[in-house]
Amino acid sequence: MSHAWGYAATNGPDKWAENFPVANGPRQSPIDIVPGEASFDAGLKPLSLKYDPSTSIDILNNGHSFQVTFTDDTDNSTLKDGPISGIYRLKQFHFHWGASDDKGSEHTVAGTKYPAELHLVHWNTKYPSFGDAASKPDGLAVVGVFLKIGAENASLQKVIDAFGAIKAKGKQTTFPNFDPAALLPGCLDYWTYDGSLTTPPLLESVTWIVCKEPISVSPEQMAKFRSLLFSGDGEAECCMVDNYRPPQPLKGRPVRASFK
Ligand code: SG4
Ligand code: ZN
Repeated sequence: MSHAWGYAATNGPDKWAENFPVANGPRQSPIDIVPGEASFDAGLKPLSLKYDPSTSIDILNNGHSFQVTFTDDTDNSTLKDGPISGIYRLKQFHFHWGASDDKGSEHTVAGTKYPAELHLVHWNTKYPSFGDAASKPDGLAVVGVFLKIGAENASLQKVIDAFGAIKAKGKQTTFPNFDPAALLPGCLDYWTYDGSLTTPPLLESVTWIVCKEPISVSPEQMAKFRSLLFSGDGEAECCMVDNYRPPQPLKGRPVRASFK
């Protein structure tokens, strides 16, 4: 791979192992979640998510996805309990999506793909910073939420309304006072397993928490995701679509469910 990683045939998920050999490691993400093979664990606590809208800062097109970033110098927006110990701070959220509604999620459920997947990325405050945590086995906790086609999602629309300012790679604009809790489903039942970042450097540092219940997105809203660009200003326009990694081998890892 003589160029930067991406999602095209020449630099996509099948090529990542050339520069990032951990792509073939023991705890890679995403996975196909087979509900019948997940074990209910009565010891799993409910998720405790406390998000402060005043911690949202900006929204950025990083050329792979777009993300909303949060100040993480205080414990104002945190994830606790669930499968994790201690306090994890929210760093950012981003999405993965498809070129059409029949694909786009990273995790699948018994082989079923959703059109998009939201990731809320948190880091363990037992480490000094996100950067330090990102390489530790218990460094990160990512909450995954599937999007399914249905009613327009008013909370998501606030995010989509910023897309005009971040169409191309490298574009960024302020995004104050956004409550990420507004993007969570009503029911926080989840599956959990030990995995990795789903993009290079594919670090095996993520406790994955994947919500069972999807949130809704309208077809028109999904179409707006696909109007973002992988490309930067002055480059050939390339629509940001299919920015997902497919499921990776489970390699004997347990998948636990918080619900029966
Ligand atoms: C997306 O490309 C995000 O924009 C990245 O965020 C993120 O990397 C990457 O996905 C992997 O995260 O939850 N899918 S994932 O495993 O959070 C990191 C940034 O580039 C390190 C900041
Ligand atoms: Zn992600």
